[in-house]
Amino acid sequence: MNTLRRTFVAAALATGMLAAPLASFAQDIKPRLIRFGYGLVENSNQGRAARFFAEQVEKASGGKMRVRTVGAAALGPDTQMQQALIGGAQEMMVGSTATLVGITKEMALWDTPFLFNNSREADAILDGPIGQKVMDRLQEKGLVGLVYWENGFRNLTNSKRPVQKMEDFDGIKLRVMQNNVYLESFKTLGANAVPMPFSELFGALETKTVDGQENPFNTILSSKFFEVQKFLSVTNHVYSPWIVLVSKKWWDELSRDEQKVLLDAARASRDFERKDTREEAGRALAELKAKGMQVNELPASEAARMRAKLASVNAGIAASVGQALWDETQAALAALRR
Ligand code: TK8
Repeated sequence: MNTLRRTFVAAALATGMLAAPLASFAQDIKPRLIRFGYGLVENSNQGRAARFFAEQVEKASGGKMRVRTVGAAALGPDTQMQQALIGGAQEMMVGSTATLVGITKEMALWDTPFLFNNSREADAILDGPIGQKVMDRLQEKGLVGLVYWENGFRNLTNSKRPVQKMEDFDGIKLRVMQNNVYLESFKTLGANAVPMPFSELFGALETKTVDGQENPFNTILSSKFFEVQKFLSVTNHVYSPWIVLVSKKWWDELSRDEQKVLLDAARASRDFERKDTREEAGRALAELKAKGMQVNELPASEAARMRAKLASVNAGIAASVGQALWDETQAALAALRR
């Protein structure tokens, strides 16, 4: 409280003003505190973008809205934070769309193997009407989606052997994100797929509870998986985004101006995050090699074989997200590719 306000409060008390108006005045001057949770460490593309978002919000609101970023799943893994947002115990988070599938089944669309060929296609679909439609389905579940951030194309690491062909998955215990598309996809390839929250992953790799995992180069680097994983196979098997979420319960209490501050800052953070992530991905692979990871590219024939095999999960995804949404997405992608 600044001196002027303190004087006012003191004067109000001295002149015996009623407690009620005093309380509402105090509420007006207290900045809104926004707890913004995320899963990766602070020194990661996710952490940098969270900080950028916080700065934008503080600047645009003139300090009336404050964002406290909390990384490394210190507020809990994705699924726990989602529940905290729904209940109104936490205001914001960023996390994988993959962990939202249990809440909003349409999110499984983004887990479709090889859905996007490149980031241009991902941006166009995610930022377009289809991305918005999927995001809007969250509202009836108590969540407001603001923007998608890039997590990136995912690649495979493990401690057993280079994966050069499908048969190399045999006997590999692979941690997957917690949803059925991932489970089915990697079972289909022959791996022993184990769903597990990201926050438990490093420990599980270290103790060999699991042999491998899959994530973009950026995360393999920032989460130091190179310390516990020898082999990196470049598969680019799926582009699964992150999504910035707000508690709907809390969002509905905000003024239009406050909502606009958050949405504008989220859009700015999206542009910042994608640029930063793409720049980092370019150097992360070289860094992982320098840290001693043995990297292999899949021969084109094997990549095609895996792709064909994984297409068998598509029917299941179409059925769970709805055939109409599936067809609309395929048509939009075909138009982008013309
Ligand atoms: C971070 C996760 C992570 C994701 C995963 O909380 O779980 O593998 O790729 O980025 O959301």
